[in-house]
Amino acid sequence: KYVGKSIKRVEDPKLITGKGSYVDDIELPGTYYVMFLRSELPHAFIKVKSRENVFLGSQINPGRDFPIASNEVTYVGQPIAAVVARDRYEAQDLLESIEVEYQQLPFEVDPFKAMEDKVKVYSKLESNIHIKKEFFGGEPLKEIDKSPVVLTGELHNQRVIASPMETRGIVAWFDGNRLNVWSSTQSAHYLRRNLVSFLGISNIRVVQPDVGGAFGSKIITHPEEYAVSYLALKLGVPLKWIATRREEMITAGHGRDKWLRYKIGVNRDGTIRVLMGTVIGNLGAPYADANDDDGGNILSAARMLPGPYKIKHGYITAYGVNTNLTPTTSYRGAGRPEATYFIESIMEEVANELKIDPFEIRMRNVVRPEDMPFTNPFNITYDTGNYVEILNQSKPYYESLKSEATPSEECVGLGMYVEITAFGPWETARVYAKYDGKIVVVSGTGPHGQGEGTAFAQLAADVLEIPMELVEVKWGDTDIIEDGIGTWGSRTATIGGSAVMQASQELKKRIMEAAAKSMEADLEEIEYSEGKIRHKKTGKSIDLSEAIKSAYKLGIPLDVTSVYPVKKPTTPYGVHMALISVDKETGMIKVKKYVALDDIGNVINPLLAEGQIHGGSLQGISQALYEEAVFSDGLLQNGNFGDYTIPTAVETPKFSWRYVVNGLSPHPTGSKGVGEAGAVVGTPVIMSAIQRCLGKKFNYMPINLERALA
Ligand code: MCN
Ligand code: MO
Repeated sequence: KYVGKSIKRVEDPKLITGKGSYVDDIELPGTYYVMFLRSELPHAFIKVKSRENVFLGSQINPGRDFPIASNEVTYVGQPIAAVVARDRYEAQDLLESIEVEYQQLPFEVDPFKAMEDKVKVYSKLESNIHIKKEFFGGEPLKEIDKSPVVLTGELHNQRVIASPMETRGIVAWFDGNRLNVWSSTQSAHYLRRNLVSFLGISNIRVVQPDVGGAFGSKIITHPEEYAVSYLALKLGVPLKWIATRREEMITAGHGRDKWLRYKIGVNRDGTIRVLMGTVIGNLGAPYADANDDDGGNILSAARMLPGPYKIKHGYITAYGVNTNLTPTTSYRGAGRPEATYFIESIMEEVANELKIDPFEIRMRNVVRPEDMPFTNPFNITYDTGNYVEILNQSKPYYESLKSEATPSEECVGLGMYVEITAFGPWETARVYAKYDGKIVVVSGTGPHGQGEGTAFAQLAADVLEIPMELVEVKWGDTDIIEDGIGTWGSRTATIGGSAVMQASQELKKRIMEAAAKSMEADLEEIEYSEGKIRHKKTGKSIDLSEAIKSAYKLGIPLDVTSVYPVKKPTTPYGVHMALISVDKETGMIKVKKYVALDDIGNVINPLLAEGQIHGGSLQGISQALYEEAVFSDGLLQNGNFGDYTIPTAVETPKFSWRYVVNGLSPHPTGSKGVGEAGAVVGTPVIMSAIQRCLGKKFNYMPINLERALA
């Protein structure tokens, strides 16, 4: 059995020896380079002069401002022309030769002001409010009146930049018959669907080469992908566009930027009776692909606000508001980090107000095991688990960190979460047997660093009872599996993995049928065990490779494609803690130790899962301490890694991870997602520690050097 074992990633040797092939490594003969001229103003009417090898919105998308603005720009960095040249230098020169006439318009970057609709961030909008939705459960209005303690406040989960190591990029080539696209994306199939509908042709192949990280920012189809594909179709030569780092930071979907204004009713013992308020997300510029994506995240931030706590009454109004900033899209956790930061900050506040220990306050509020499955007031069901138990299991770690902390310099922070993962609506897998006896698994998902190349091999090998080495895993090409969803929402191992198991089971059946035929036996007379098929009476057996060969001879197809359907997401949860030190002279905050306990259902590969918790938590830590997209007049001020801080090994604490299993998901893998969990809870853990050390409340982040001392 492989599932449950810490097996090293089979995809790594290639990647760490520099043999990966990323989109910029793809060199087709005769490739031309594309670059984009981008708006310098947050809101303006534009007039651009056409010239040779410069392509305008009026040519690519006449009458519209997407993917290329033809008449009106609504954020700095929005593409207003594409140039095509022999090489990047020529392309840069061509860019500089374009004349743009701007007629500046009033702009708005503040979502609260934008909601008033005094300034329309885009002249074609009826309102800057893109979405508004109310979530109501129980009797919040009565309960707030009955609550002995009422607390109000405002919190901002600031705008950050996903910053994958590899920027976005695309190569596109129309070979006279079909359009071939290679893109640094989270889903080849999703990109194909969008290109098919934009271009109006169906013969498109999309390949996802190796991808150097994405963190949610490569889910949606960006304007550049549409524009380059359009131009490739029109010009008939291979085209390549690779974002520079600055371009990436300004124009790839930003993350978070959500606010909560809250009012809570609390009993004297610290139990929260009712949660009310408004969630406001700054969606940035109107741009359908992005706004729909992050609009959904605003709704999940609102609906997940109660966290793992037994809050029965709630009333939240959620708004997604357009402004003249870069559009936001999903960023690791996508709504759940915001919800978790909000509710955990509230927990800390209640603990302080009522002078209750932070550990104790959570213990008093969590959903009891007898209440599971629990449906929160906003109609999200937490399927399985035991929140009391995981708190009990965390307690010794919490106490031990506290006893290690040097008084007045070091503090321990705590955070708890429940999140929703493994979204549907379905996922595909294809499993087939090759003539040489090897098994090939193809997934409709698009892993880009998570490690499912290993996890899927483990799952298939266990179903087929064969050595993992016989299984080869592939993905990321619309030619090798007809449809698929993609990798996001911590869904790949659980939903993609369940599809792999389902297809592997079906393949096993077909192999049995072939074996029965070749052994001239009935299906009931044979059994499958450890990759061998044995005749129960005669004891005669054949191994898998023989069975496969006979299937080919008999014409029994050993190629199965399965679709695995999903109804509801599944809910992992956990408790994370950190020991930090604060230098009260310099303001320097260091995270020294980070301890995480998570229940992610069945753990397919603890090494992979732990890696996800490390990376995710570090991104969470980073949001508390370092990261923020800073704008002035709609212009990003820190669009490079000199000014925008992301953590390195130096800032990385000592991690330790424990997993507990107190409930499975309903899927064949039994797993729940882990890809985002660290990013979901890491931020409030650090904020909890900082507020304890500095003895004051912050309702904004990051707490960098200046802010720690202010
Ligand atoms: N796993 C496991 N047991 C479980 C659950 C997961 O062993 N119970 C393992 C899986 O086998 C897989 C990894 O943990 O190797 C993550 O699986 P899963 O939780 O299904 O998450 P996804 O593969 O769907 O990854 C998506 C998630 C998201 S949404 C973001 S954002 C993110 C993240 O993954 N972006 C990443 N992790 C990233 N890691 C890297 N290196 N790069 C990114 O861009
Ligand atoms: Mo994601």
